[in-house]
Amino acid sequence: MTKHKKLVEFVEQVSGMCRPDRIHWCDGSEQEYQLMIRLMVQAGTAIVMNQSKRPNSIFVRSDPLDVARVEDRTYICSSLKEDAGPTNNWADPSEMKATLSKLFDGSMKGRTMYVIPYSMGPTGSPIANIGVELTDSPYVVANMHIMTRVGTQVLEVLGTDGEFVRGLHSVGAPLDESGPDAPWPCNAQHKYICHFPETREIWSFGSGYGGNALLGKKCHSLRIASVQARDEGWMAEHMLILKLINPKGLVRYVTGAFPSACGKTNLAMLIPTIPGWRVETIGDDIAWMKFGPDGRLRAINPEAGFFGVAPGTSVLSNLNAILAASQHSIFTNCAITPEGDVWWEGMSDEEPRELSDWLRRPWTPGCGRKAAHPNARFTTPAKQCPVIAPEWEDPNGVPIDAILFGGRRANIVPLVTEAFDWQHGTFLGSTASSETTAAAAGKVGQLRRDPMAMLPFCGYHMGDYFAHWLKMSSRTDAVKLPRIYYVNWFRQDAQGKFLWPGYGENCRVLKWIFERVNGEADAIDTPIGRLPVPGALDLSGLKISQQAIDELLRVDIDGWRAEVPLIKQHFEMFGDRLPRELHSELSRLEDRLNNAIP
Ligand code: OXD
Ligand code: MN
Repeated sequence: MTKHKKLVEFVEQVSGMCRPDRIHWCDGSEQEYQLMIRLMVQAGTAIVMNQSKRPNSIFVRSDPLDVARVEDRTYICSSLKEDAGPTNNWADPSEMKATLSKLFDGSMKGRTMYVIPYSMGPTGSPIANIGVELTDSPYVVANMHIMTRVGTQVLEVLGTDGEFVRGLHSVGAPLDESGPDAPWPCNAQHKYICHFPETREIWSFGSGYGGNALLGKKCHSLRIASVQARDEGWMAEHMLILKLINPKGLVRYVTGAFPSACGKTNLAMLIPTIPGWRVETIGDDIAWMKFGPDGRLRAINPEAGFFGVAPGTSVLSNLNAILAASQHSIFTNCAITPEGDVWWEGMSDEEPRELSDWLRRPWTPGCGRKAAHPNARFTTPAKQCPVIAPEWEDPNGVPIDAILFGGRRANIVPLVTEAFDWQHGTFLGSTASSETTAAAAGKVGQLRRDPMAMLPFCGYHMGDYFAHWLKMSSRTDAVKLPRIYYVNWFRQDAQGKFLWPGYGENCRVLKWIFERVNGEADAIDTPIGRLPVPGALDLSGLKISQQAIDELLRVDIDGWRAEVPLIKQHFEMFGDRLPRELHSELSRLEDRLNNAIP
């Protein structure tokens, strides 16, 4: 328990409203984790997996109506609508609280309310931040045990008056005497994922899945933290963090912001194909960055686990993720084999002869259905990753040398572009885009702008967010700032085939970036930024044609000229909150393109 008056009051207020039968203060212990597993097994939520195949692991199947983050039910409830900006759903905070209070009224009847004190980031780190999630879901408790640092040590850091983010979560399915619990209780009619950035509160109702329910992740570490970061002069970003080590043992740290389904987890755990080079992982989804006393931007991974998309993960695409998830993990909405192991599409070339699918139905190859849901997940402790960096929990974070932005673009965007400076890099991030589908033969795919990969996660007006990025550079000397790069592994040839092999070969681009940071590699100025000079990319041992390399690094002047009006249109959305520096970056790009010889 705690002597923190405001925390005790919070728990009393919420239990008064939600009226659970019991309150359980989480201590974060292994016994507590095992208790959650037993409760889930008893309720029919989870199956314990074959101990000899996946020790200490469970298999969970959700309600088919509760399988992913619900962006259309996600709200930023700032006092002023314009502070939520054009990219968020907004609702008035008092009106939303009135609506939600009715839903939360008695919503935990018949259930236990768990009080989860958690730290995002190593407990006690100057970059870390504490939250308390109140939830009626043992699945959430078990996942929070893996994804965050939970327990008594967090209450100790909080002391009697420490600040914390207040999180309230209910699956929205009170139990009465009339019937047994559902295997995956949730509320089909009412789902709300609401953020109150000014009071640092999160109220989530009706969903038990992923980012809707594990409030430490997207809700706290990105939507609320982005507002805290703006107010306090640091950065909360949707970025992986990796450590790159050259054959001499020299280390550089890189972060990368990519929209979903662009291979962030794979890049964070990449196995380089160039002899002697190594990658170690610090984080795969979120980076919190603050300037250290030395003027370097230092990053921590606020999470303690990976909540990775399972389909497509294999020993070929990400051996380290497969090894990490070989034990003590939670598998949600995958398929299960008769031997009690897990399977998903893309895990192996050969499909198992029979399975029970994510909807509990028998499944055989060729039956025409996917065995795992496309958003099936593994929840795995980060410390189980074979290439986790020894310093991944350093409370002071790691100094960042380079920041990558990227997305899926079938054409126009080269393999790698270095920004001229921080302001130009901010411009590149603000225009980041990804194709929703790969280009069909001869036709360009549907383009979606996803600035800094934060479109669903920025807790305030994105125009102000860009201004915050620009302002960060005034906090240190220009030479101490990380360099900024835009990468695109997905450029295609005229036949729609990927030009670049990707995966482990991406280390060749990382190596060039490493050498640029060291002042050892050459680049050429182009209208869109700096690109590797011919021969600067290490392609030794890679079977790739000169033609493909030329195309990967070609600056398509006409294509870029056509891109300018699209960027203008994208910027119009932010109105007068778009910083003038970004307008001038766009005009400069236009001028450079107009002066270029195609
Ligand atoms: C995630 C996401 O789950 O970005 O990390 O959707
Ligand atoms: Mn993510």
